[in-house]
Amino acid sequence: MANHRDKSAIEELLQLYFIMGSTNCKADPVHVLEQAIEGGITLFQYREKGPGALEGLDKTKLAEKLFRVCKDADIPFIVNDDVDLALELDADGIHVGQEDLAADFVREKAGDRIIGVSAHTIEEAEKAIEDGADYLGLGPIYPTISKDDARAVSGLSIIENFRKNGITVPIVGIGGINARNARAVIQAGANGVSLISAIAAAADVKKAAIDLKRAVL
Ligand code: TZP
Ligand code: MG
Repeated sequence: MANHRDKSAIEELLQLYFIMGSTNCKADPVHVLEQAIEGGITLFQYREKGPGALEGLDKTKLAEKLFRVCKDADIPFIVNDDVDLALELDADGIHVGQEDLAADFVREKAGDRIIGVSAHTIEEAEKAIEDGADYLGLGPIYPTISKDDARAVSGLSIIENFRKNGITVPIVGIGGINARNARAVIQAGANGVSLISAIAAAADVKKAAIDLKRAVL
């Protein structure tokens, strides 16, 4: 595990943050990840969720394969929710939502790894920062089909409001982001965009990542 935890390093990593698990992919997840990396993603999160998601050993095995792809390409690997899996793999970081493990507990377990927290209010953001979060995920910015229990759409104003309220930690937007609307997310004050379907479900994964990279740079 490399140390990526200074603020400017994390801001750069967040630029094009690809998230997926087996249920999000039309093709073999290993191939999808390789293509996304070729297209220029800057960070990857393994998020094995939703109907038909892998469990147990199957989940671990896929995680190991995807972890290896990231390591070979020098792309940091973040695990969604599952601290034990993150530690087992020696992953670079963990992302937790408000319904998951508390960030201070994760920080205690995760040592120097990157910790991301999903936040929807300034209070949640301040608590996450106090607990040791390195970045915040804000959204859903736009309507999403990739999360069954997604909250109401926040629009770009959530990012603008957080910045106006003095939240200076790295921020990544999430939810319904694609090559056409990604630029607006950056302009609202985010350091990057995170997305599932715009890359994972694309007919041409590499091209989708290239188009998104152009939109955010
Ligand atoms: N959290 C808020 S929206 C979302 C998550 C995990 C799903 C994002 O997926 P997509 O396909 O990029 O809208
Ligand atoms: Mg979660």
